[in-house]
Amino acid sequence: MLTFYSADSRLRQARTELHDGTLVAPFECPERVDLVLKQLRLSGLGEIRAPSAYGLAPVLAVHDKDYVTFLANCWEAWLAAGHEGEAIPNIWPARRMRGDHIPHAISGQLGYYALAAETSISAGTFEAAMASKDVALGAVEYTLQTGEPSFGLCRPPGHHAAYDQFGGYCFFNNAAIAAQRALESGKRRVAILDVDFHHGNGTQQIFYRRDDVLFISLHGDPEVTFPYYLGYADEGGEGKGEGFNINYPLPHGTSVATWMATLEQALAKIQAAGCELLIVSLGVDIFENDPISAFTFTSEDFTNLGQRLAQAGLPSVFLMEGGYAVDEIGVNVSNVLHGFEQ
Ligand code: SP5
Ligand code: ZN
Repeated sequence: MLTFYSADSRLRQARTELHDGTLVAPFECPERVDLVLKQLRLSGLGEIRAPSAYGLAPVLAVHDKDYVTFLANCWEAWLAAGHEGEAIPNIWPARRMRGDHIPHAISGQLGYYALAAETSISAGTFEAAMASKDVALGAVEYTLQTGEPSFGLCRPPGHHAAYDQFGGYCFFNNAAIAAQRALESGKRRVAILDVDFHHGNGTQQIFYRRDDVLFISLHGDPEVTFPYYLGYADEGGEGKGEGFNINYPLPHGTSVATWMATLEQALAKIQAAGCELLIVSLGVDIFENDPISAFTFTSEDFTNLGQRLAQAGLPSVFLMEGGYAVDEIGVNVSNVLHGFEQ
C-alpha cells in the first residue's frame, strides 16, 4: 500500500497540554509519526511518498475563511500580545454570553474558535496542519486515480476540527477535506468510517445536513468521554442529511467482540447507502494500553480490523487520527494496513 507522509508534520512541537488539571507534554507528539513511519518501512508496506502542496482552496471547501485566517495568524498575534507560553484558550462564549461576536484580542478569538483547552497553538502549528491536509489530499487523489488503497499518515489529526473550531489536537479536518475532494472529482457518495476512540465531532458537524457523505463513528460513550457534548446515538443528521449520520457510542471497556459486531452494523449501512469510496478515520487509540482511552484492542486485533475493512470491497483511504501508546503505535497502524492487504 502506498503511504503519504510529510516531514513538515514534525513542525508542530507543542510543549503543553492541559490534561486532568496539569500542564503535561502533549500526548499528540511528533514521535508518533516517526514511529509509524519506522514500522511501515520495517514491515515493507510499500512506497512512502511526499504529497504535493494543494493550497488553501480544498480547506476552504469545508472550513470557514475567518477560522483559517485565525489559525494562520494566531501564534504571531499571541507573541505580539506579549504572552509567554503557548496560545491556550481560557474563556469561551459560554451560554448566555455573546456567541455571535468575535472579539479583537487574541485571547477572545482563541475562546471563540476553540472547542477545548488541551490543544495549544505555537510556532509551526499552522504549517504542520497544512502539511497534514496535503497528506490526506495526496492519499485521496492517488486512490481516486488508481482505485488502489492508500494511507495518509496525517499529523496533526483532524476529526475533532469542525467548520470553524479547533481542539482535540485537531485544526483542519483532513478526512472531511479528502471526502469533499472525492465528491468534487465525481464520486456521488463517500463514507467516512471513524474508528478512533473519540467521537469525530468535527466530521459529523461538517456533513450533518448532507446526504453525499455518510458519517459513521464507533467511539467511547460521550457521557463519560471527550468530547462529551456530541456523539450520542440520537444524532442522526438533519434535513436531507437525515439518516446519513450514525453514532455508535460504546461503554469503556467494551470487548473487541462487541466492537467488531458493531462494525458489522456500520459496514452494512455503508453498503446499503451505495458509497463509492471509503475513508477510514484511523485512530489506534482503541488499543488496550492507550494512555488516554478505554477500549481493549490488542495489536493482533488490528490485523483483523484491516482484514474486515478490505471485505467491504471499496476503494479505501486510511487517514491517521489518534493513538497515543507510542511504543505500539507503529505496529498497530501497520497491522491494520497489512491486514487490509491480506
Ligand atoms: C484525535 C484524538 O484522538 N484526539 C483526542 C483528544 C482528547 N483530548 C482530551 C483527552 C482527555 C482525556 N482524559 C482521559 C483521562 C485519563 N486519565
Ligand atoms: Zn482519539
